[in-house]
Amino acid sequence: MTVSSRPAGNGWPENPLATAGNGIVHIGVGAFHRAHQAVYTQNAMLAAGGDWRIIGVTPRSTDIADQLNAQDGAFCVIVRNPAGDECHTIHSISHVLAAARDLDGVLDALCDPAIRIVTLTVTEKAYGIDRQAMKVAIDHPAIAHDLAHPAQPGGVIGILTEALRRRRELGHAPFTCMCCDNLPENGAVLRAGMVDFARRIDASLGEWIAQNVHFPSSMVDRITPASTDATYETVRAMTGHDDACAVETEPFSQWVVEDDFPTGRPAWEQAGVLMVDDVRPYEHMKLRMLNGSHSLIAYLGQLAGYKYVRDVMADDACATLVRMHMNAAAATLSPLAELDFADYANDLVTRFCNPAIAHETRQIAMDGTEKLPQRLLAPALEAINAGADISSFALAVAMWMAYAHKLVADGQGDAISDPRRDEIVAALGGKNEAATIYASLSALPGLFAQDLLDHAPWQQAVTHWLDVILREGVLAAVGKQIAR
Ligand code: CS2
Repeated sequence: MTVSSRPAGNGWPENPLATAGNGIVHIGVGAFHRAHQAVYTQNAMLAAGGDWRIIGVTPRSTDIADQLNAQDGAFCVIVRNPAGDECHTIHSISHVLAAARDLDGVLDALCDPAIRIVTLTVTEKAYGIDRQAMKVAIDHPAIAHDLAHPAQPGGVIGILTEALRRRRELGHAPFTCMCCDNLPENGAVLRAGMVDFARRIDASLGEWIAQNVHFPSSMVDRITPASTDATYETVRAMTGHDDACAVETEPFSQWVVEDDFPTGRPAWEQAGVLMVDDVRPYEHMKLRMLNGSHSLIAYLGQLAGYKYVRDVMADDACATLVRMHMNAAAATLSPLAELDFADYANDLVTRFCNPAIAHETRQIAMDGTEKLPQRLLAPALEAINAGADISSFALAVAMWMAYAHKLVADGQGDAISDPRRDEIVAALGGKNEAATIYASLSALPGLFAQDLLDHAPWQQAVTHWLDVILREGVLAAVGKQIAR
């Protein structure tokens, strides 16, 4: 079921969900949440009812909370079709709380027994979980703060743990926690971080969470560029009203969810969500074929001067390289009857080429140290173990290294948007040879798996590509790879 478009000239439409109660708290009310889970939950409620409206929580910013509240939580989703735009008004968010100024309000909302699910889109770096150790990273600023002040938490793990502690004390059943960030086995990762964090505060609380709280995994997908003036102008032209919270996105949307909600859930399956027993095959496919190619496109685009993903795809040699990368990523996946990787790759190419989507390579290039492990390094290691070709993964990683090196060499290290920027900038200082750049970045603690570092052909391949990029430029590297 879809929501009807608003013809030009009309004001905000009636809220069809006005009488429904709240059932979900969502942390991280950014553009992606608004274009994805908020839409599915609205469609599920329109199809099947239920008290599942969403209370939004912003962990740090207050602006989007103020703007959404000024619009009673409503906002427009512009769907950028090559054939023209559609505009949908979404009412599934009831209101938004800003944790930075209203922690009590956030904890009260989380302790309301009506809230049965907490979902999260806070980006990979916000959790503070060491994904190799499957424990909290105690030097992560939010984790360090919240371990010292567990009753006054500021980070997501700390806030959820304090809320669960209070619910246990109040005798309320816990909520179900669902991570919707692009992490492999994101439910298991969140569970491990929560249990470890809680145990450090109170062993019995850690045990209670381990025994009672469910953490379904989910794979989310919808390309959602940051909103720009063009987004707001489109809404004005299509609806006749302003919308400070409008988002724009592509027609494609996918949500695959592990069906593990003992506390109940919206009828998401009636809104097109695929409810499954095991999300992992979908996650691997998406992280490696879509996100891995996206990271390659991002660093390639940044080095070649291509502003948008579609610009990279409009360069035939680059588009060929992207296809080759998708094939290399697909070769690392376990076959599954329901999934056709060739069809998936074809659809990805169409999505990346969408002329109506202006997705900046700069945006995707952010947070490389958080993204590379699951997108490029894990499949590279599996390719090595399977005796498969690693050159595409090595080239993509060399592009990341060359991108960081270029910014540092140009005195623009500050433009590297990454939680480990200071370490990257320090590692690259004065390094201009492929071998030394490779050595210094691959020595960043915990980033590259030891088995990968120990594999001499990997080191040779990355260093080779880095050398080609430094000497001849990134497009020469693309040309050599597609000619191999
Ligand atoms: C992108 C993703 O910014 C990025 O790193 O790769 O946000 C991507 O657009 C989404 O995962 C698509 O679902």
